[in-house]
Amino acid sequence: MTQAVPTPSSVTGQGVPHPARQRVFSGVQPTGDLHLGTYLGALKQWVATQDEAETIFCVVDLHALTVPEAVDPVVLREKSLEVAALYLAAGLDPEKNLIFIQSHVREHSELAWVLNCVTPLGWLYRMTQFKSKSEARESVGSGLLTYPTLMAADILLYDTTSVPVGDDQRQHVEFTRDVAARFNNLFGETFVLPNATVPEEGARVMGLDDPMVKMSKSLAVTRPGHAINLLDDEKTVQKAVMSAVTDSGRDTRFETASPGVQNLLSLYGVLTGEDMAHVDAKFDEQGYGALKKALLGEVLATLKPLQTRYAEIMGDRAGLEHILSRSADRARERAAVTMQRVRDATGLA
Ligand code: AQP
Repeated sequence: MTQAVPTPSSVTGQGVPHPARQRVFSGVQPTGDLHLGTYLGALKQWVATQDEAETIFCVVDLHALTVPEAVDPVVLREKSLEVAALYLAAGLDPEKNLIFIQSHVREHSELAWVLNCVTPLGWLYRMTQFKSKSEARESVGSGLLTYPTLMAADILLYDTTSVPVGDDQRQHVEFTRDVAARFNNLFGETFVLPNATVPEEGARVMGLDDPMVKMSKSLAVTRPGHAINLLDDEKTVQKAVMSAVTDSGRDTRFETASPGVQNLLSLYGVLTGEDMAHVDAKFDEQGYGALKKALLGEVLATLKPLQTRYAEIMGDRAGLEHILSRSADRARERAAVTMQRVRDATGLA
């Protein structure tokens, strides 16, 4: 279940041309492997919105450059296609959604520059993702600091009203609203103010090896058993689920269970659509082995059809590239309208 999407009139300032329908924008970085957290916190939510709103889903490859040491140009290009194929494999219909690669629409970078100029540095230093991602690094590029203004540009370019994200990204959407409001104050009403739509369930999938940290692509690289990647084979998924951290007891009641068991219970609930009362009753006195076995079945039932579809899509590269370039053309047309408003407001020639 996602929160109710606010009506456009409640999210725009007076005088801003706003979309007649809800407009949804979101994206994933083509770094590392997409995992069950990305699926439940993002892709699955996106699919649910495609019939009720105008939807725009982007593979945000410019964001991948924020850690340049990790970039291999060949891998990045391939990953961007892979991520787009996963969007489609998860159920996004190319006839209903715009699905494209961020760097194919140059206006993202152009607007990011303008927004950088109106963003106080203090707002950027406050972002928790910047703090955590810069902590262990010897050298931090300014792109890592200004990443939120690029994300703001992504969202604001399309007069987005709603941004479906996992809990971890909520702060970035709030930042986007603040930057848009600041720009509107300085230069007149130009941007629609978006809202984050955070799912009630699946908003924060935790690591299977450590339930105190979010399941994440970067941690999965060095920690086998941390994540379930969407393209993992059955044996790898089985190993990750069956060795997930629990505790030495038998408590499977969500309220009182340890964090690792809570993570497994909530994953089971989100994947089956059962509420926690049902899940609690089902595993009462069953022990952790039974819970893990049942969860494994649900994970595989989710991943197998997705993987089959993914293989078909990647088998027709020309078809995939055609979808992406057609969507990028349409996205560019819309982005150009917003950039014209920005040019008019700021006096850029
Ligand atoms: N563990 C998660 N639980 C719920 N939602 C999640 N998302 C990511 N991890 C979880 C949501 O998926 C979208 C993808 O975001 P992204 O890949 O562009 O960036 P991210 O949030 O930084 O993803 P990771 O896996 O944590 O990657 P790294 O380790 O590279 O930083 C977002 O909507 C996010 O909320």
